[in-house]
Amino acid sequence: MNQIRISLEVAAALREKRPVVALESTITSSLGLPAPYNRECYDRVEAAIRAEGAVPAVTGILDGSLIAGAEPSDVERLLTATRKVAERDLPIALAQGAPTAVTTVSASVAIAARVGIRVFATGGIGGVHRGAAESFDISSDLGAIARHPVLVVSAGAKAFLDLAKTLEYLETLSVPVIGYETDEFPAFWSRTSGLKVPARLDSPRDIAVAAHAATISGWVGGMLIANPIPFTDEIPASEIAAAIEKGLATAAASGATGAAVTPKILAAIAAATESRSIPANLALAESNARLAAKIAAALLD
Ligand code: PSU
Ligand code: MN
Repeated sequence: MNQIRISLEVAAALREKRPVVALESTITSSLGLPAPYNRECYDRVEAAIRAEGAVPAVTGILDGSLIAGAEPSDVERLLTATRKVAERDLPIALAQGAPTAVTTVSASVAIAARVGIRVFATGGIGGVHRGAAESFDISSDLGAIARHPVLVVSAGAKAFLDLAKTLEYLETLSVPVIGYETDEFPAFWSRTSGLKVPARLDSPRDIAVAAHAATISGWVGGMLIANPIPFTDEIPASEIAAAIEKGLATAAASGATGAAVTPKILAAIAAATESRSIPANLALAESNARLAAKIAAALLD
């Protein structure tokens, strides 16, 4: 039977109105990070959320069910799953009784909303791809953030995307975009992009106030909280630029289309930086998880 499975721990936290942070599972699969870094990412993100007194709720599909929160025996299966599922793929994967699948930001935000989790953390969201004027490749993450009442904490969007067009598209969708302690939209590995964020807030409390104000205003979707990578972990934009160009060229030459594009680019950039992009990726994911946990707590105050 197709269903939604909420882990015991997450169900208890929701019932008792304790803070919960939803997570995606694509980033911690081989489609997001090579082993063993995918597990390190998972462990560090979970630990950061718990250290703030919140409960992590990884999302995915197991045995034909949506899951929110993994039982200990589920974790390995999610780390090794190879089917990437976006929001529009959820009904099909359930109908097929998919044994395992990992969820992208769009699918994870949909699941979070479904079970009443209000805050979600990831590394970087998908966005408008470079060359989108020709390819029309715009991640469904953006539409999902607009439609589901979930606060999404990310280090901006991956710098291989067209960040200016990503911000334009978020404006078109009416998604509030908030820079956390920054005036600039962060570029994942780098703190700066040269692009201004529409608004800046400097505390989890202020973000909780803004979320409440969004509800008062009648906004039924989510908000994007852009949290720059910590200073000490940053790779300057100038250093990563060449690796991005190389990664994009490798991905284009591979002929990948659709959902296969982003994993191909991620792997090619990791290769082009001789894996130097990876520690930065882990650090920003952990930092986003910590901020998300603080926001989840502030929402309940
Ligand atoms: N950015 C990362 N790692 C990832 C992704 C994005 O640094 O693994 C994944 C996320 O799951 C995101 C998805 O939701 O890629 C976007 O894929 P697409 O571009 O196909 O929409
Ligand atoms: Mn796409």
